[in-house]
Amino acid sequence: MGPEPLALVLVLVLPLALVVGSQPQDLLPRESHNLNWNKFSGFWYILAMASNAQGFLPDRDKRKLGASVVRVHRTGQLRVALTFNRSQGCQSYVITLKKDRKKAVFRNTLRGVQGFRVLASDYSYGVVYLRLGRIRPATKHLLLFSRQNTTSFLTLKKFIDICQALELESGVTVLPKDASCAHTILP
Ligand SMILES: *[C@@H]1O[C@H](CO)[C@@H](O)[C@H](O)[C@H]1NC(C)=O
Ligand SMILES: CC(=O)N[C@H]1CO[C@H](CO)[C@@H](O)[C@@H]1O
Repeated sequence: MGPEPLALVLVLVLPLALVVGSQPQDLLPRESHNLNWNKFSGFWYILAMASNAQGFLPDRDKRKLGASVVRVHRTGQLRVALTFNRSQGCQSYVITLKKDRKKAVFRNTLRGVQGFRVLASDYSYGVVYLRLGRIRPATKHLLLFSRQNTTSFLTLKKFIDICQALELESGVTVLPKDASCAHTILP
């Protein structure tokens, strides 16, 4: 084998290795590993969402802010309430999630939650990645949590950057500032 074929192999293989090595998920922030769940607990508005599931949100003129209440249930367990104004009306879900033994992911596969992860947070906002569904592939949902009913441009930009990393940017929705549904789960 002369030098030319080897060079050719490198030219062909190297770009492939780069593409395979940088899956979109690798570009995600990893702040959730040292998240303080007690600080993350409490009431959150859901100001924006993105999803690859069809028909998750009601018609444009009927959308409202969502909300969530997160509590540490026991060590390694979270109790999460979520409310969204879906096409059937204002719907709430309460679910207990268990932490994965190694990763910073919580789940309850019996109830169809394949994953609940916080991808970024400074405790005034949080970007939450939910994977839902009993059958694979689970649908992907990215939620923008905020302690206030508004958020900064930079936080929204961070949310949209993470949507892009997860290939969800085409489904981004900023919810209208109507808190009538969100306030149904105020603690
Ligand atoms: C947003 O919150 C502020 C202060 O907490 C409140 O005055 C305002 O009415 C809220 N807006 C909506 C749409 O709920
Ligand atoms: C509580 C609340 O505002 N629910 C609304 C949710 O959206 C439906 C329509 O999709 C409305 O009929 C409900 O009033």
